[in-house]
Amino acid sequence: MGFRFLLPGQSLMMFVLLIAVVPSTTVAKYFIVGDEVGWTTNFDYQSWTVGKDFHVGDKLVFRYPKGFHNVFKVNGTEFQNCLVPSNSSLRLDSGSDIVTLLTPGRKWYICGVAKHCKQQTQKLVIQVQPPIVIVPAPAPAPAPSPSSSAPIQTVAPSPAHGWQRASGPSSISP
Ligand SMILES: [Cu+2]
Repeated sequence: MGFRFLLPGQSLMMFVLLIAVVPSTTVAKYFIVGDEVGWTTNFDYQSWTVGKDFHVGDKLVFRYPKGFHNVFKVNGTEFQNCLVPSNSSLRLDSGSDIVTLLTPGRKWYICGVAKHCKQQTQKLVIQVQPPIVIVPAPAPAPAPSPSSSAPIQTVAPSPAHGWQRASGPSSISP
């Protein structure tokens, strides 16, 4: 009476809720490049970036029919000239490529198929901002509280140093 057993779906929900409740210091966002249009030709990706803030930790998702396009992360010169890197190990081509933004700064991406970059605007440049850090609610100024810390015998600071050596061994003798 009153007891309910968790069905698998419910326990999954509990799990998801638990994850949502765990405090985190950053908030990562997923950006579907081109939104519902995805990663394709003849789309204005520079307009797509307008009004979006990209931060370290966010993820770009390039979606396209596998085999029709790919994604190369390139540098500014390669971007400008649509130069496809010869190292094919740099190519993403799963059709649902997730790129995590790891560092702040300018990031460039092009499609390496045919002339999609050069003639059909399949190129994207974004500016990545430093990560968003959620700062916990500011605590009152940390005044030494007699009740908070471990009981440490206070010893008068040595006048030679002006500071107090921490109790316990600070180094290990051989
Ligand atoms: Cu393409």
